[in-house]
Amino acid sequence: MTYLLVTNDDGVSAPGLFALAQAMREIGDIEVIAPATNQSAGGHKKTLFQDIPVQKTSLQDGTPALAVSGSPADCIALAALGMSRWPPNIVVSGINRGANMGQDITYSGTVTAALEGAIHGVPAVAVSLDNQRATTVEAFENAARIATTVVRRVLEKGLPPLTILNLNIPANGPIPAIRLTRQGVRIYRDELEVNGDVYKVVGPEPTGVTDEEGTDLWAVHNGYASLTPIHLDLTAHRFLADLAAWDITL
Ligand SMILES: [Mn+2]
Repeated sequence: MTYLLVTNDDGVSAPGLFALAQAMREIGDIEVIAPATNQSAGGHKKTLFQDIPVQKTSLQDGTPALAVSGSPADCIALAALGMSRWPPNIVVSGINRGANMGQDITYSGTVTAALEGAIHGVPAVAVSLDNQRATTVEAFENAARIATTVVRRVLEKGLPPLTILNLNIPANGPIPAIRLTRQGVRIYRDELEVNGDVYKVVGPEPTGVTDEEGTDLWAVHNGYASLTPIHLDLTAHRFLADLAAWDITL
């Protein structure tokens, strides 16, 4: 029996997790292990040498879940290290409220939970729904259907080592097709709120360069679902030869 581990970064009570869990249950046995609280934009955080409380809870339909007082990556690492049944056939993370495109993937707990799966040798898919404001139950369910198609294919084909799939879905359908994409370039619009010695980073959702065809931003901007293979090798391979020409010698 196929066994899927479902997680997210918006927290165990998020509607996107519920929609994803319901969809994944059509494929096989699921286990839900998710952060107890919203861990969005927490990056690939690993909790070391600190207690990580875990509580039994349930989703809104009674599906058992574990709520981890840690990061999304902690959820996967704890499972891999013996807290739960391991290995799953796949780790599926999401459905995030808000897209994870371009440089977002380094901030995203949704993506880094999937990367943690890859580090532990398990295929993984991150699923995000564009537009933090337009996320309705119907939009999550539509995204979950698209995620099901991708997950079934990954279960058939597997993924190369240290590689995940990053799936981003527009909030407003109908979605005509899925496009295979590369990472685009986000443009952040963060602003600083200052209150004495207290600082707060706020701002509207990032935009991005959307006229470069073939990127994740281009696809979602044009109404397509976007599927990007992501590799944990962050080496700037194309720059390596130029760097060699610097002739750094000791
Ligand atoms: Mn999130």
